[in-house]
Amino acid sequence: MRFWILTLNPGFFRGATDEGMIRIARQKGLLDVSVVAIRDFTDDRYGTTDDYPYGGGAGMVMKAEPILRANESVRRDAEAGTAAGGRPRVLVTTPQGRPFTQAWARELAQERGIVVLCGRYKGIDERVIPLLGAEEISIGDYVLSGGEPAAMVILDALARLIPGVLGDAESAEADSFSEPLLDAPVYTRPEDVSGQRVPEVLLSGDHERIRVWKRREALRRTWRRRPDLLLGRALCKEDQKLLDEIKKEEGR
Ligand code: 6GU
Repeated sequence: MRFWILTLNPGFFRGATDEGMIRIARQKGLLDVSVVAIRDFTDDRYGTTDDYPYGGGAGMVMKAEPILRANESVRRDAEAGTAAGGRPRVLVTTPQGRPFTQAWARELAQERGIVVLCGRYKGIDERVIPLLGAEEISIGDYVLSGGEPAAMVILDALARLIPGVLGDAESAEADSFSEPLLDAPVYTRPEDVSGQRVPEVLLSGDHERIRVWKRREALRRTWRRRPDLLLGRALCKEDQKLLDEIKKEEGR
């Protein structure tokens, strides 16, 4: 997968794309990340990337032309890189966007090329959206000062879904949200940390008891913390029985 990040703040990505899963994906040759500085595509000597909003109001708006030129350069780069071409999908980070979910991540992970345009200031000249054929994306209901952290979130979520990036041992299938249930708690050595013990069942060696315990604790956490994930969802018989027990225990 090729991933382009269009940003006013390229320094943000130094280091960030050289760690963890993203580094592994890049080292395996399965991911290529290019950070494109929008300022390199300005046409005045001040490198102006923003301007006052028409109609007034607080804050500055990102100008269209430097972004359009930066995107043209990405398009040429994409065509040069892949014989069969295929335009990269363009995303724009904004709190006004469609919520980013694991399902959307799985869909995007199939793409050959993705461009993420990082929004800043009060926003981006609206005309950029149709001109780029862009989809607006939000990573949650809170306000970031810029879309750069959101672009990193999206990149991380996609990188680990690219086939071949994760080892067999850690296949993404068993992840929380592959099935919309939170994970059960996990523990490692030692058995006692400041008087807090590992749940006895995990030391029992009884694989069936352990499986049921993990399932119960996953359901318990989901019920406590994210009941919205369970409401209106059909559960299998075993899950329903476990959840009924949990509800009784928790008294709600
Ligand atoms: Cl994707 N961008 C910005 N700037 N703020 C956000 C966001 C994105 N998602 C939540 N808040």
